[in-house]
Amino acid sequence: MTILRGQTKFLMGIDQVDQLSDWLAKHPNALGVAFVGRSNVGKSSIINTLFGNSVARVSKTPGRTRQVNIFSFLWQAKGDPEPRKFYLFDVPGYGHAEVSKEMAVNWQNLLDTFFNMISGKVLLMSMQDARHPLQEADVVFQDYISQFPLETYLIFNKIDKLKTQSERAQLEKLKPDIFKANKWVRQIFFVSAEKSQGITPLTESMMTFLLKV
Ligand SMILES: Nc1nc2c(ncn2[C@@H]2O[C@H](COP(=O)(O)OP(=O)(O)OP(=O)(O)O)[C@@H](O)[C@H]2O)c(=O)[nH]1
Ligand SMILES: [Mg+2]
Repeated sequence: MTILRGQTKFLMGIDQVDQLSDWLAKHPNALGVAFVGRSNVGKSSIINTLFGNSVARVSKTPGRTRQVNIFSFLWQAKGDPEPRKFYLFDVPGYGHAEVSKEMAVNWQNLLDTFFNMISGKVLLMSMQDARHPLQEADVVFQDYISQFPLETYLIFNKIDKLKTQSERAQLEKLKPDIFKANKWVRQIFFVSAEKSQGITPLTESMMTFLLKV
């Protein structure tokens, strides 16, 4: 099973609710994956690592991705005569304080529209910072998202920043409680987008999942 990394395409960035609902209505078969998480957690970075270099823009300043960025990607399973097409959504990050009220309302509306229309068709890749798990903003977001029937993988990124074995062990210990508290979380991964650690199991699991939707 391979993602054809050179074939990932940026289709468009949408920051208007009407435009987003139009796009989603016109693409009822848009199966794929959506990346969510706190601003600066590494959503765009992991998209680049998984789907091809520099397809998504990595921010130097947190909160840069203020729109839903839509990509398509191709993937070929063994024995498939043709590659299959899936969609990829880079969803604007939460937990960024420095936005106007108007922008925050627009962001919430974008998210409501997105999750209402996409549930059942995307695998949600919910990301957290491995150094700071279960921040308040993460818990609030998980609560919000639990109203939608969204199969979720929880991804702890930046594990390259965890220097000691005990830091890693602590993270590992959170797993049972996370599964208990979040009914939609199916699997938990520990990765580094920057150092490409833990990427193979994540890719394989993701593709196996997509085969079944
Ligand atoms: N050490 C380390 N740094 C990372 C890793 N992944 C991302 N970063 C850095 O974290 C910063 C934010 O990365 P982005 O990928 O832009 O994060 P984002 O979640 O897309 O951010 P927004 O679009 O602003 O919501 C960048 O400086 C990245 O280089 C990682 O695995 N390890
Ligand atoms: Mg981003």
